[in-house]
Amino acid sequence: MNAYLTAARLMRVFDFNSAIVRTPGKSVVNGLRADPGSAPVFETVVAEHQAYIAALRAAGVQVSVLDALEQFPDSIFVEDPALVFSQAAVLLRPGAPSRMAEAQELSSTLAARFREVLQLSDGFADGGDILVTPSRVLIGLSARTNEAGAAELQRLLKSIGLASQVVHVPRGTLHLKTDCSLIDEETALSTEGLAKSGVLDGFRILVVPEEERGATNALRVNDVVFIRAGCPRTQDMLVAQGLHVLPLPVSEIGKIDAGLSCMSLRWFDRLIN
Ligand code: CIR
Repeated sequence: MNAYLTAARLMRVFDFNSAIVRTPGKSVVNGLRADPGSAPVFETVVAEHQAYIAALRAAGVQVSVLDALEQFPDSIFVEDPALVFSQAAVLLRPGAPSRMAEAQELSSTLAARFREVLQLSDGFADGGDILVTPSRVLIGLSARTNEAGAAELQRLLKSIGLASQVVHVPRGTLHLKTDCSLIDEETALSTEGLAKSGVLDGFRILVVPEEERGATNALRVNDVVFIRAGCPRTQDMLVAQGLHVLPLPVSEIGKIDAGLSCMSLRWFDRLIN
């Protein structure tokens, strides 16, 4: 077996050596949110974002930091307008009208890093609705991802050798990954509702206590699991599985319905390491 194939076979879906993030603009305080409650404090969003970048770097990831885009309040959440894999990137069509043009803003950045950049040309799909698992890519239908977008995305994924499955996100949940994340290759962290829905059938499921619901959007990066700070029961549950857990503050980012996965695009670049 050649070295390329050896690296490809040993790689796990949460092995990353590269990431893209975007600096929050001052307009981030006007990011979309379902709850009209208080807006986030800009300086604290910046501090949370910096802690996140530091955590990625400490986990062994090279992080490219893009400039802020004031005209797009939610553009810090780079996970939603694109998908990245070792073999290719995909520019998506985010389902919120104010976010649609964010994909174009990532175009040259992705073209400089990926041999192939595919483009969704129909419907809508947000990266927050995409969960990459070892056997298939789950595509969640939500208020942001529709059937046309999911069907077109399935075709694009097939063209780069990836199997996929379309699933339903519970009503009222922003994205598929608002309610679940992959902790290892067989285990998912999930809300009780999503666990019961059958979407994660085939995975071992760890259900997050209802009062720590925000911890469900965890992020496994190499051998570390980032979780939302202030969720001791979830932290204990993951530590009991033998995992190395890193709590990160996201209370301000959480006010605009975001969590840990949405602040980066992550992939394993086979040309480095
Ligand atoms: C939005 O509503 O689009 C942003 N305020 C939050 C996006 C969070 N994205 C994600 O979890 N993938």
